[in-house]
Formats: sequence, C-alpha cells, structure tokens
Amino acid sequence: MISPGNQRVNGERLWESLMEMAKIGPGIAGGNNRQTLTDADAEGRRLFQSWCEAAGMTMAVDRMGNMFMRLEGADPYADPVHIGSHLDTQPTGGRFDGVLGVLAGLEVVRSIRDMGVTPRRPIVVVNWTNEEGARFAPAMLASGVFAGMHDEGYANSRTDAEGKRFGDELDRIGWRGDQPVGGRPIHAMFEYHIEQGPILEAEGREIGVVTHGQGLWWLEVTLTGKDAHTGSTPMAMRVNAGLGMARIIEAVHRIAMDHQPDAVGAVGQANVWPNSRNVIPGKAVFTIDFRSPDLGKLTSMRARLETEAAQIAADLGLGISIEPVGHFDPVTFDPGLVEVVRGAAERLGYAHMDIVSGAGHDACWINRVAPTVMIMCPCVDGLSHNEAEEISPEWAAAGCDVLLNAVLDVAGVAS
Ligand code: HGY
Ligand code: MN
Ligand code: MN
Repeated sequence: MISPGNQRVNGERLWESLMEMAKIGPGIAGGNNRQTLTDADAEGRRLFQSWCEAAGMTMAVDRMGNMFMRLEGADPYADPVHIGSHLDTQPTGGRFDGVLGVLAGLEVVRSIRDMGVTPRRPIVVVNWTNEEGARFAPAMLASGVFAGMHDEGYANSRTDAEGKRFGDELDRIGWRGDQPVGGRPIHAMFEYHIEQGPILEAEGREIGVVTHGQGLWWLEVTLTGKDAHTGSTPMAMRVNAGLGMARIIEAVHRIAMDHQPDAVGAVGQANVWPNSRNVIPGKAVFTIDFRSPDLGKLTSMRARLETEAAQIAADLGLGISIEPVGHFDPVTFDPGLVEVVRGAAERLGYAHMDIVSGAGHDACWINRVAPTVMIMCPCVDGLSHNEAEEISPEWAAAGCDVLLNAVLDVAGVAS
C-alpha cells in the first residue's frame, strides 16, 4: 500500500520526453512550430500514442481528433479521472506550453506503473486538438466542441490563412477518429500547465493552485477604405484603412488601461491589403484580444471598443465590421479539486499560492461539463508564446508530483 500524498514522479524521464517531443516541429529559434493539423502535429500525435501504448494504455479518438489514452482501473465502470492539455503549438511557440500537461499525464501513468499499484478509477490522458487557435480560430476549438460550445460543422468549416478547412486538414493527416465528440464520463479533469506569466517565479513559488481563469473576447475587425497612390493622393482625399487600424489598436490599449487592475488588451494579428509600399491600404483585418477575470470589465471593454471603433471609422470614412471569433466567460474551477491540489502541494512541501490563469486553456471549457482544476509551474521571466519559453526540470517535476498525488487522491488506489 502506498503512503498517501508524497509519491514522486521520475523527473528525468519527464524531461527526456519533453525534449524528445520538442524535436518534432522545431522552430527557428529553439522553440517549436508544431501547429495544429500539420504533418508535424501528426508526427507528435504518433509519438505520444506510441509512448502511451508502451505504458499499457489504449487509445480512443473522437471526430475532432481529440486523443483519449486510457489506463484501466480496478473498476472499469467508474468514471475516469482525466488529465489533459494540448500538443499543438503557436507558430513561434515554446517547448512547454500545453506539451508539459500532456506528457506529465503520461508520466503520472508511467509512475503509477512503477509503483506497482492499480488506480481504482481508470485514468485517461487527453490531447485536445487545436488549443492554440493560431492556425484555426477560435482557441480551444475541439475542447469547445466536446463541451457543447461549438458544433462539429462550425469547427470543420474554420479556415486558416491559406483557406484550408479544419475538417479537410484533420482528414488529410488521418486523425479524425470514430468516437462521438463529448458525452464521455469524466469524474474529474486536471490540466497541468506553465503559468505563462511572471507571478510564480517572482513570488518564489513552485506551484500555482489555479482557482479561476480569465474570460476572453477575440473580436475580428474589418476596415474598408480605398486603395490609392501614397504619393499623388491629397491627404484630405484618403480613405486609409491602415490609419483606422492604427487608431483602433491604440484605443484597445487605452481601454484596457482604463479598466485596470485585472484587464488586458492587445492586437496580435493584423493584415493590410494590398500591403504594397506605395499604396494606401484599402482594407485592414485584425483581431482584438481582451481579457479579464471580471465579467463586468470584459463586457465593458467590448462595449467601449465597439463605440470608439465605430467613431474612428466614421471620422475616416471607412466601412467597419466587428465579428466575435472567440469568447468565454471567466471561469471558477472546482473548489473541491482546488483543495485536493493545494493539499497535495502542502504534503509534498512545495511553496504554492492560489493564482488566476491569465491564458485560456482547454480546462476552461471542460470545466463546464465536469469538475475541473489546473496546476501551474513557473516559467522563466513569465515568457510564453515565444520560442525562448523556458522552465526548469525541477519546476516541471514538482508540478507533476502534485499532479500524481492529486490524481491518486481522486482516483483512489485499489491495490
Ligand atoms: O490564447 C490563449 O490564452 C491560449 O494560449 N490559447
Ligand atoms: Mn496552452
Ligand atoms: Mn498557448
């Protein structure tokens, strides 16, 4: 019988797995470019599948490509404990965003087998398709379908910058499974993730006990003006979509600052047409990202933006459309599971603190259909969505120790 609450994973094995996975879809600056539904994503999926099957797990894949890797429990009819995150990365992503949570789930199973015990409940490790939303918006697309927030037709119809459809790309890489999306019994879902912010490192804590997650609006703005010569067109005659975009981007920053504390806003994706040095842009398309843990602030920022953007467009004679392309309300994770995570960190002797997730995660959607909680580890300088994203092997292992013990607390140990 194992003694409760102070089991340790094999941190070296976890780190080796992370470094091995990082070789697939390498970036140009030491990180990763393993975007969803690319050949690199398919290769990463196959490697993860092979590791899981070598650890005695069986695979099920649903029609959105979500991978469910199952370790049987003593009670095969008990609702399983799930551990999930994502293997897809940003185009200039790091080696740990998402990947840590999936491979830590595998390490939990590997450690349970090393311990020679059988969990009472089955344990399922999940790779959710298209968490990032970089190639196909919105983010957390497939976990959103699983949670009933989007239908499969919407998801399959999403297109990337080259006009390729999500559904066609999923079929092309051969990862559309036969399982229905959603409706799978989940006793509890854990997601272990790097913080992607500076707080844990600055506070000298190894573990973030995630009590809440920020809400988010992604608003895609299209401005329509008139292509014209940058040299011979008088200033008063210009209908400059690029100028409108610049003024709206500045307004996004100002609106977020007006809603401090606990509000953020930026534009990360922006395109102008025809994007020629000596043509006044007749069209601009860009996506605004507003977030806050406070629903009132989130709503207020969107309302302020829509009013100010309309006025900017009117002042410049531009056509404007604003399309929501991503949204979720602020999230409160399961208080009982939060206590389990806190207790595991406490028993293991790790410095920990409660924290609100600044980034969105698949857990934010799964929390709508099952008790869900997150665990976080620090990252160097809080940097993420950058190829220089870095964590230490010790941080990676500490969070995985907490994950192992919290999962065993909830799954139970049969023998
Ligand atoms: O956008 C997010 O917060 C997540 O990284 N997809
Ligand atoms: Mn992530
Ligand atoms: Mn991310």
